[in-house]
Amino acid sequence: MDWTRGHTIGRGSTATVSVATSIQSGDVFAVKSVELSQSGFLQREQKILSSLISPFIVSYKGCDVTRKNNKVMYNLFLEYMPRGSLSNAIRAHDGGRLDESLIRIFTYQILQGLDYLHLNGLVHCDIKSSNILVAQSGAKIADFGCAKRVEQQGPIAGTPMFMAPEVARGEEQGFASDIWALGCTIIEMASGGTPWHNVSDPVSIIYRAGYLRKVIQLWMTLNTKMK
Ligand code: 3AM
Repeated sequence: MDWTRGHTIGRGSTATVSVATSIQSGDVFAVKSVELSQSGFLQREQKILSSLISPFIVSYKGCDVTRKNNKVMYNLFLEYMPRGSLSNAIRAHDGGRLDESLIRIFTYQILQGLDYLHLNGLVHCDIKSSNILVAQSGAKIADFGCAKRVEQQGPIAGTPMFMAPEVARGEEQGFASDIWALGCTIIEMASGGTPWHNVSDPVSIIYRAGYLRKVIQLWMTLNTKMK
């Protein structure tokens, strides 16, 4: 497909996202680009996204390799989501938090997307409001750079603040950990802040997420025994 790049929408941790237009059809889409030599995450995302079709997952539109100013770029084409990320929607909303009715709709749509992924044996591993995109039709799950097959062993991936206790302890990252991260995303929608927002050090967050509940349980057991 021949296409032209439009304005830059934003820069994520792994790639730059721009608006693009197909020269043949005039269709508008989003393009995620990074230098080919650093495109491992994006190619991984391409493999996973190209196998998925769901109204609750951002659609895959293709990929190519281009040369620009002596740089070889890897480009991943996606459905354009004009309202941007859910985290932007939360920030832009009155008071920096969403109404309960809207939280209910977005949560339902994210759950539909997760149900589809999990039925296909995939774990997203990085659910959070900045990885959910919004269009007229509602919310869709995006950013599959950390996703994996459920049986796949490998290093723990994702964002410390959204990690379930078993993920923080390095034990396993399965379907349940996506649901935990959805719970954290609901906290974002309802409060405008993230879980552990008062703790800035990621190592401390991982420690607290992984062990705090166990420490409290131990303390409560000891306390009851001493009474
Ligand atoms: O930096 P912000 O949050 O404004 O929402 C995504 C983020 O914007 C946006 O690109 C930025 C870097 O990830 N983005 C990602 N995929 C997109 C898509 N398919 C998208 N915006 C529209 N459509």
